[in-house]
Amino acid sequence: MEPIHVVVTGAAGQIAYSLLYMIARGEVFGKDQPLVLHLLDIPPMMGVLEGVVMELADCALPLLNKVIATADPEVAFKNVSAAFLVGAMPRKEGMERKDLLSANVKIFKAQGQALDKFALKDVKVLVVGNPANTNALVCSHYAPSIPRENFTAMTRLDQNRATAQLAHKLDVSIGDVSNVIIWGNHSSTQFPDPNHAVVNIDNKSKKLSEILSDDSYLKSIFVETVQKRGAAVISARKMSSAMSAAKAACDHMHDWWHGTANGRFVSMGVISDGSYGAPKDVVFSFPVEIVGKQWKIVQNLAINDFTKSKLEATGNELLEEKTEAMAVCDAD
Ligand code: NAX
Repeated sequence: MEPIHVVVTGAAGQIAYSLLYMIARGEVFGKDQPLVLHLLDIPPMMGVLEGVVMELADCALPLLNKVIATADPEVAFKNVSAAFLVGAMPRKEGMERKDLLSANVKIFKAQGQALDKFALKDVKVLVVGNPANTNALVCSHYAPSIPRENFTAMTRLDQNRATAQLAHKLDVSIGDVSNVIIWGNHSSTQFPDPNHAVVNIDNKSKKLSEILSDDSYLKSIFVETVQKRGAAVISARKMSSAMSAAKAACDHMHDWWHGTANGRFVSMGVISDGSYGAPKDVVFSFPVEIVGKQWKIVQNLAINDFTKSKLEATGNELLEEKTEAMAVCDAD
C-alpha cells in the first residue's frame, strides 16, 4: 500500500510526544497503512524535535516509512492527507483570554494559508490547539480551496471524560457506555449531555435514564466534573492533560477515517449549519455519524429546556470568539 503523509504540529510538545507513537503504530489509519510523518514546530524547538525523531527511529515501527522534521510550513503541509494541529501558544501567567486568542488566531491563519497551498484537497484537519473551535474556523477561512467540512475541532477528550465518569458511576466497563454528547465550545461553557447515552447491561441496550435517574448528579456533579477535569489534571500533575488528549485525538481521527458503528455517534467540533438552534458558521461540537469519511450531524434528538439554555450559552461564547478572531485576522 502507498504511504500517506500525515502532519503533526507542535511536534516537540507534550501531547505530540504520546500522539506520534500512537499514530506511527497504526492506531489511527490502520495496521496496514504505511505513513510518512511530518513534524512541525517552531525554530527554537528544532533541537528537542531532533530527540523525538531519534526516539521514533528507536521505536522500530514497521509502518513508519519516513519522518520529516521541520520549522517550514511548506515542507510540513506538502501533500498531507491528514493534519493534527496541536501546536499553539500556551497561556502564560497574567495573560488574558483575549491575548491568548489573538496569538493563536495568527498561527491558525498562517497554517490555513499553508494548508490551502500545499495539502491535498481532501485533507482531514483536526485542531487540538486552543481555542480549538475558533482556531479551526480561522484555519478553514484561510483555506478556501479545501471544503469547510474538512476542518474539525477536538471535543473527544471531553466526550471520553464524560463517558468515563458515567461508566464509573454505574460501575460498568467504559465500552458499555456510548452516545454521550458534548455540545458547543471546548471550554468551560461546553455542555456534556448524558440524556441520549446508551448503556449495555446484561447484553441489553438501555437508555441511561432507565437506569440512572439521579437528576442532581446528572445536572450538576457530572457536568461540573467534566467541565473542570482539565483543571483537576493540571492541579495534580502540574502539567496539562497530554496522554488522554493524544488518545482522544487518535479516537477522533480514527472514527473520521473509518466511520462510526451503526447507531453510535461521537462528538466533533464541526462547521455549524444551525442545527439545534446553534449559531450558523461557527465550529460547534455536535453529535455526528460518519460514513465514507463524511460526517453528518445527528438530527431529531429531543432537546429539553435545560439543554437548550446550555446550548445558547456556549453558542454565544463561540460568536464572541469569532468576532474577536476575525478582528485580529483583519488587522493582521
Ligand atoms: P506544549 O506547550 O507542550 O506543546 C506545544 C508545542 O507547540 C510546543 O512545542 C510549541 O513550540 C509548539 N508551537 C507553538 N507555536 C507553533 C507554531 N506556530 N507552529 C508549530 N508549532 C508550534 O502543549 P501541549 O500540552 O502539547 O498542548 C498543545 C495544545 O493543545 C494547547 O493549545 C492546549 O491548550 C491544547 N489542548 C487541547 C485540548 C482539547 O481537548 N482540544 C485538550 C488538551 C490540551 O490542553
